[in-house]
Amino acid sequence: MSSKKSTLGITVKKDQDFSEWYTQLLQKAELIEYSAVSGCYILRPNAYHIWEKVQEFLDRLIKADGVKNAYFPLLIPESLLAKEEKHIQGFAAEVAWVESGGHSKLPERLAIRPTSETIINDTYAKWIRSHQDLPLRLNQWCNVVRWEFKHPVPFLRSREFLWQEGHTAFATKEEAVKETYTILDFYERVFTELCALPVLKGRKAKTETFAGADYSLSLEVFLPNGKAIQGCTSHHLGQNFAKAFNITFQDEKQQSQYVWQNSWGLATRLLGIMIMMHSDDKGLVLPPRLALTQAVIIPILFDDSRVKVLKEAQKIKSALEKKGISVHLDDREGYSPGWKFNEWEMKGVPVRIELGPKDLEKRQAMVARRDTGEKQALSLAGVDAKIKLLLEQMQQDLHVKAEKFLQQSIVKAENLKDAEKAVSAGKIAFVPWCGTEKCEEKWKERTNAKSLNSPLEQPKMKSGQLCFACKEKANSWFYIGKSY
Ligand code: 87F
Repeated sequence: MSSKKSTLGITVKKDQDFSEWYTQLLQKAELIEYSAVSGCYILRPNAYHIWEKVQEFLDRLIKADGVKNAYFPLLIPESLLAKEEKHIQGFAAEVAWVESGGHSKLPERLAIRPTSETIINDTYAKWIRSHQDLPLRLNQWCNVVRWEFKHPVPFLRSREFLWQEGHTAFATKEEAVKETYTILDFYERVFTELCALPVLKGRKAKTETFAGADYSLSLEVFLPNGKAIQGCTSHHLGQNFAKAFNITFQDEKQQSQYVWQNSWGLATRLLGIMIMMHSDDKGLVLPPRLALTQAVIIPILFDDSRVKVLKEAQKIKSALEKKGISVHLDDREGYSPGWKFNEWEMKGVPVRIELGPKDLEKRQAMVARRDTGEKQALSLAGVDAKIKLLLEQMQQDLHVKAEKFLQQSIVKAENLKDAEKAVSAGKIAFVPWCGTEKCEEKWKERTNAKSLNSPLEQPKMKSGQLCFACKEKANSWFYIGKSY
């Protein structure tokens, strides 16, 4: 057995050294490889497959809603990036530049796209003439670079990452506003239905709103290390970019009008969130819908029964495949069954099917679930349908478990002391807040927390409800917590 191949387990526990656990997991499950550039990671096939699943799922939703895919250049001239000054504020330090081509210095620096509002809206100004050209709704799947200086965390905070960015233009504000919520609903489906991740769905506070936007919506996720993280965003840009890039159209009455716009994005950060949420001390745990291999068959081979066992294993494999389940038959020689169990557990294969000569005699197989470790003997008759159900059950159970964790982690707090206590206990505080910047400054310092978002569906606000921190009138209920 080559030492390179050996999948020794993770040497620390998730609840004892979360960050070391995550680092080892990513490498041992063959998700990530480090590159020569700090903050830039290689996505190995096990990870890239998950991203492809996300792409497939979201792409279908947005296309059915009328969005089309396109591709805009990676390099953005400095003059273009600077055109909508406000949006770049606070981000300028994170832009990476190309300054020369070969041996000659370029006359104008080119930004490596950190986001594509500028180059896309510069183009929209050429394309949009009349109300007949609207709505214009394009999306691109691409990479972006943001030169982060905080210490990088694979998937969560990397200098280059993959994402989709949607950029849309409408004749009316109402249509644009409606779309921000539609897209947020699509994102919610990606998180919950595909990745088994419960989310906090809401509107960002003023201070956390994208500088180029009138408002920003987000999904926030609470991770098992007690930190929240923004999962994705959907921004209403109002007419900010329309004015900066002069994107106008002739309405039905031949009046010139500025368009109303949105932008929305979801990145490979989602993979990090999903991995952190579900995985355990034995390695990766994957929701079955994301798994490259959904079931692995491990035959227990002895010389005198090898042929029979392998033949039955093949039969099970074909039956499962007919049900649309992706199956791998691990018939490698030279590895013990136990070694193979550990390897597939590390890689997060949702279901393991063990088949030995004794099982054959009883016309059964031993089936183990990756998430709970539960083992059961399943009769070979109808094993395909039962495994299909098991996979669906596991997909649901992972979501339920994560949802329970989220609900247990939210503490209602109506004063600063209680909020502080909740946050330092590693929880999210749910607070009635006035929403002002001045007030936020104060409680931020006291609690070390940030505002996450304000749920779209608000619980009833008591009349005269006061802000948890400054005791002025509260504006809405907000989630606050430690976050990335
Ligand atoms: C970093 C450097 C330059 C974030 C940046 O959220 C500019 C930016 O504009 C920047 N980091 N942003 C905000 C991105 C807004 C928006 N773009 C489309 C999204 C989703 C996708």
